[in-house]
Amino acid sequence: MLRGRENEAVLSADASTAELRGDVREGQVVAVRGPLAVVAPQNEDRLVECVLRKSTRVPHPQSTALVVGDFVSYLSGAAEPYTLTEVKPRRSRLARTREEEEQVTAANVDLGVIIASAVEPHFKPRLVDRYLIAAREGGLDPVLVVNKADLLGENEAAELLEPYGRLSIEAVATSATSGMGLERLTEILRGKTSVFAGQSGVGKSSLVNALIPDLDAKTGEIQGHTGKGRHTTTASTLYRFPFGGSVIDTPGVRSFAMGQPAEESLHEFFPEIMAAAQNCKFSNCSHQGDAGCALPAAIRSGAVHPDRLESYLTLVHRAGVR
Ligand SMILES: Nc1nc2c(ncn2[C@@H]2O[C@H](COP(=O)(O)OP(=O)(O)O)[C@@H](O)[C@H]2O)c(=O)[nH]1
Ligand SMILES: [Mg+2]
Ligand SMILES: [Zn+2]
Repeated sequence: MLRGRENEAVLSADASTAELRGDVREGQVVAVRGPLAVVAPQNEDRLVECVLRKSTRVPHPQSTALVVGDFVSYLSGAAEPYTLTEVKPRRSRLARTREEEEQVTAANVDLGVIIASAVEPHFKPRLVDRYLIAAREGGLDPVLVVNKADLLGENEAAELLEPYGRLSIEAVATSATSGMGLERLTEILRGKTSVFAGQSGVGKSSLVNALIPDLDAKTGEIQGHTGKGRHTTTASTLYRFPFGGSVIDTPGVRSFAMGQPAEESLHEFFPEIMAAAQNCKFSNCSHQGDAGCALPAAIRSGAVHPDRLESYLTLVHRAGVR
């Protein structure tokens, strides 16, 4: 791999004596607290604490320096925290943009699993679409999970998933409580690195707990017997699945700002809207009450769901794509 060779070249060019002595170890970040990282060393069954320093080589100046899922090198010495010597280039990432800077949630993941719920909290199609597109554009395969299916009527979950069934992504209804859909979800996740993303309260941590026996990831449950308040995920954490693969559980976000989605993303994630728009009278139709717009008819016929059109228009309008 060319990239690995380039890193080696950099390492030997300005390596400290300790690095030359061979005390440099490799590992993956499983949790981050400020400049401190909990790292799982390669081929070792333990965790070590490391610290990001000014001297740490970071190959992505425009992004969050250190996130869960990052592969790192560190200088193992007498006492922790060990110094991070290098954060490796990321092969993929889930990120949102804030001005020019990328805020990265998780790195080096295969699947961007967007968790939503139908009720408690309500399904938010615009947030879901943003996450799906951000996942794809960060190099992940998006997956949609609608959790809390136990709170829904028989056809409600299917109806919710219907527009997404037309996309080239996996979409599954689950219940962390009843176990519904968990076998199918396990098959999707097996052997891959995933990130669970989505708004707070949809059941991300509950699903992680349901998939990993004996794990006690913090959930929003009121701790009745201890009388303590709500425990929620406040930082991203990486867990290994007993069936192979791993998951990064993330705290919920209220909003998810995005840069301009690529034209291909709009075609991939809004195929029914792009198809209906073929029948608009003008090719530059904005689908916002223009003369000869085909979208109102497509909505009346059921080919396009109004929430999907609203989501599309928000993305396109904010991003300035026409
Ligand atoms: N009925 C029902 N409740 C669930 C389900 N999954 C999670 N919950 C509840 O939803 C609340 C939030 O769950 P949590 O896992 O903390 O959500 P997170 O913020 O996405 O990690 C908790 O009270 C859970 O017990 C589910 O499948 N069905
Ligand atoms: Mg959580
Ligand atoms: Zn139109």
